[in-house]
Amino acid sequence: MPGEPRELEQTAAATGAPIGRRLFLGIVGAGAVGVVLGSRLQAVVGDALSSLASPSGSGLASLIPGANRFRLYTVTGSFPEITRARFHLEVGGLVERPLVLDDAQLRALPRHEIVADFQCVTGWRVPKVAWAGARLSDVIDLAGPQRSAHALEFASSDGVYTESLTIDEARRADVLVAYEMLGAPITAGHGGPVRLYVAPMYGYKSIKWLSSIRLVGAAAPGYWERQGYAVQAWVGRSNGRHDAPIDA
Ligand SMILES: Nc1nc2c(c(=O)[nH]1)N[C@H]1C(S)=C(S)[C@@H](COP(=O)(O)O)O[C@H]1N2
Ligand SMILES: [Mo]
Repeated sequence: MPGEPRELEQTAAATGAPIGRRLFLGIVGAGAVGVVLGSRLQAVVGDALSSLASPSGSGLASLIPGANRFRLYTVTGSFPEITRARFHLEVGGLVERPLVLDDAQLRALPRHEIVADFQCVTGWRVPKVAWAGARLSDVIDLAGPQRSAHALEFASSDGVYTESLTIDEARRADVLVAYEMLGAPITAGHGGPVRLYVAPMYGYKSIKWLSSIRLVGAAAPGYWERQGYAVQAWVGRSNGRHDAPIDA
């Protein structure tokens, strides 16, 4: 991925905290695993091929180095492999009815589709990505938030990555508990079977391999937020670099 280290050499404008090196090591580490271990490389290549087959238009671009394509990010250096049969999503914390949703129960909720650009805070953007899933708001309603619940904390099956939203953000119509992306089931590399999709915010809000949602009074900052990125990650209105050249 030529250009990747350079685009990751940045500091968080809000705090001035240097986050570049940590981010750099995380992503280069993940890439190196792909080179060293055949299976990991296959996982990455497999994902590139599956986007090629997608009708979204971004598939072909994924073959052109540096074109508008997704980078597959993982802070742990691997992709959890979770089948739809084994998937479950816990919803707990300050709720009336703590619950565990399986794949069928999630898909039984009204399906919503969104087509929107996906923008990483480091500068790359994929235009017009098709997403489908349940509204996070509908999942919240199933569990019934208590009055004292003002925010949500999300955890990933990777055991490390976390994110958060206020309850008002979480209730937006353009925030999905997504099971399709690029016109197909979400691949393991992209966080399947289920990831969050927060359309109006930078990609780091869209936690992959979503495993649990906790309603809380006030949310702890997420993984990248502890490194200096904005907790409210509105594209173009936070410390992200929406004006950075795509693929810098
Ligand atoms: N669990 C987990 N979720 C994650 C990340 C990650 O490393 N681990 N990276 C985030 C960032 S910074 C971005 S831009 C998007 C990238 O999504 P993609 O890997 O499908 O391209 O996932 C977000 N969600
Ligand atoms: Mo990102």
